[in-house]
Amino acid sequence: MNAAQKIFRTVALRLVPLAPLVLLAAATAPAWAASHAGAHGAHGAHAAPGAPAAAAPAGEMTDGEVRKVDKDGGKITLKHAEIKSLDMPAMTMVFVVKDKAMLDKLAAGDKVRFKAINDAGKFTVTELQMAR
Ligand SMILES: [Cu+2]
Repeated sequence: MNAAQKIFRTVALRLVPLAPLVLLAAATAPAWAASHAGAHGAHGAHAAPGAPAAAAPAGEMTDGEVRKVDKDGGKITLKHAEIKSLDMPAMTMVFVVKDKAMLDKLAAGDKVRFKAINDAGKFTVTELQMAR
């Protein structure tokens, strides 16, 4: 047995008694993490890569400029900035509005901020306000 093998054997023998402790720690950690997340429910949403965290960017307002208002049709043509939640680059396009009353005070040239969703293939403005 050379020196390297001897050292390895010594280290290995010392580690063996520790193995049950390592397993215990591994088994305990998830339980601790779960109870920790439960105790801080509100913060847990940030850590979770699921729906609540993903929904936050969808709530961001997008900058746009009114090009055309169709009150009867409930439609508005907007030149808009990138809409990350819809995976859409900046462009000019027609949106349906959730509520025709949203169009009452709007005219071509107005700068707005809005939220839009993809409602079964129809891009729909759900919120709209004048930009200042
Ligand atoms: Cu668009």
